[in-house]
Amino acid sequence: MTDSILAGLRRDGLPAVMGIVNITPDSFSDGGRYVVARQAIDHARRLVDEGADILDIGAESTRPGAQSVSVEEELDRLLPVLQAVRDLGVAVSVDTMKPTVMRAALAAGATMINDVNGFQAEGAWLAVRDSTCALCVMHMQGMPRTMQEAPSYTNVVDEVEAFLIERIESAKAVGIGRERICIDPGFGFGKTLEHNLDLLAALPRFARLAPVLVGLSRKRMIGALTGRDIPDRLAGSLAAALRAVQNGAAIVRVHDVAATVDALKIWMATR
Ligand code: HH2
Repeated sequence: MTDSILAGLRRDGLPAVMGIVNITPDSFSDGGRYVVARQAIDHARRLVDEGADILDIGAESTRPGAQSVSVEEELDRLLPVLQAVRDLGVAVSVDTMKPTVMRAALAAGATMINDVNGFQAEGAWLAVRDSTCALCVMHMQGMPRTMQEAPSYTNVVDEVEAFLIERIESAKAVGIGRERICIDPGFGFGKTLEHNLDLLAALPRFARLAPVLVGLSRKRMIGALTGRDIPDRLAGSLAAALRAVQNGAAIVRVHDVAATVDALKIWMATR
């Protein structure tokens, strides 16, 4: 992601706020499909009104233990929502690991691809190479279904950094400039609480490589530190977002956009 792309995402000098739009229903019968798409579109509109700079649309859950979905299912969920939100005046990111979905999303107007698998799937770099979209390259140890079973590192910060450097080099080798790339250490993706805390403290190091995106909102580590269930993790999530920005994060991926924008405004004005 170039400074210019990044500057385009920011408002008023604040770090960019990426609002999460999940289209991941438990049951997805034909009758439910329209309702679920409608809800996702309304939710996306609300996030834009609340001040989101980027929408991140995901049609395959990557939560620990989540099963993967087929390309067809992912596209069926994604495309109606993408088509409805691409003209809302903000950047639209699609959260996917699948090259076929990446291509379809770009053809349908996505301006960013967010791959929690770091564009390691065969054909992933080629799917995005010839567009001008921004790219989020995330680190994950293992795959969502099993990644939290036994995360293990000799030195988590060194290993995540080495992975991200290798991915930036690998992008370069196929002709993708680093100015299109932002990086994400992947909080909760094959990491214990201690790993997550080490990575949060090391963000200044990552920020030297590329703009850093962080996703901490409502995650297990917030629950572990506060003892709170998902609906009650807002205060913890805001504190984590502020710490991440203080440590150099350029983009925060959050569920609660209005509250995060307010917190960032106060934090920026009082620095
Ligand atoms: N976290 C989730 C999904 N995508 N992308 C990036 N770049 N960074 C993250 O930390 C990240 C991500 C998981 O969070 P959530 O949206 O709450 O769950 P789900 O996987 O069901 O979409």
